[in-house]
Amino acid sequence: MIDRLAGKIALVTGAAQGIGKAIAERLTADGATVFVADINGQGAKAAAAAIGGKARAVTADISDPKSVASMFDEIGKAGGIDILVNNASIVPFIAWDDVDLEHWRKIIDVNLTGTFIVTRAATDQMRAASKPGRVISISSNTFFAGTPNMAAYVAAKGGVIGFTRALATELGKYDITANAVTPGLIESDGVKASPHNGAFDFVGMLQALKGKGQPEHIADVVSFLSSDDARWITGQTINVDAGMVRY
Ligand code: NAD
Ligand code: 4PL
Repeated sequence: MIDRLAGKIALVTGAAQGIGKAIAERLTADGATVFVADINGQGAKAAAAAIGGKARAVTADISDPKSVASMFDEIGKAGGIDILVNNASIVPFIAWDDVDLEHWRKIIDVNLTGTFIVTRAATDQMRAASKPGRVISISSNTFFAGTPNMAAYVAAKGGVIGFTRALATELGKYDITANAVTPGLIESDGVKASPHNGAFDFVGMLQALKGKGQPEHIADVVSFLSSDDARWITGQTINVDAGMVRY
């Protein structure tokens, strides 16, 4: 288990805080060189410094192709990407009556189209180097539950699962796998600062296992999917939510 990602280069988007930061920390502990990317450049720097080791900060907006291209120039100079973790997203709490076209477009643009933009660039870089690769995208169990107060988000997260299934088919011949992880409610920095923080009692009632989901619960599964042990898994969605939903 120790150093199972030694020699690998990983990119974690949205890694300044929360689940992304925990994933970056875990992949660094596994021996990878991790690019800690975030639209919040200061936050990315602070996270990379806190993680230490080979973690490197990069400022990038996943919904901006130019910003993503310059990030991949930098990753290319470091040796090229092996593992992409699509984690960055906006996690809204918005009543259905406030879901207008502007909100819908923003959420789809960042959470779904941003995932495409980064994945396109990452897998092109893997293929140009004839490297096998991993794409792990963080979806959400809200896609199964139809959770209230996040209609556009639920749709975008379903899109991420659909995209993952198609990507697995398109890229299998290059030995690139694509899988999704669906966390349940996790006590991340973003959740702690939002009305979602009030949902733990209700969600806990639905969970088979009791307790509050933590970023590390997700990071452990992403580490497994990044590792050689997961080499025969592609196109799948791994639900990590203490058994809140069963599908
Ligand atoms: P968070 O809000 O704590 O952190 C998200 C990070 O993404 C922030 O640092 C933010 O700056 C960054 N980000 C936002 N837009 C970006 C952009 N355009 N480009 C680059 N970075 C951007 O979120 P979290 O709770 O840690 O969630 C992480 C992932 O897990 C997300 O995909 C989220 O949808 C998913 N998820 C979270 C939960 C939960 O309960 N926390 C549950 C299921 C799924
Ligand atoms: C069960 O992805 O999966 C709240 C907020 N509750 O973002 C999520 C649950 C939230 C979730 C999520």
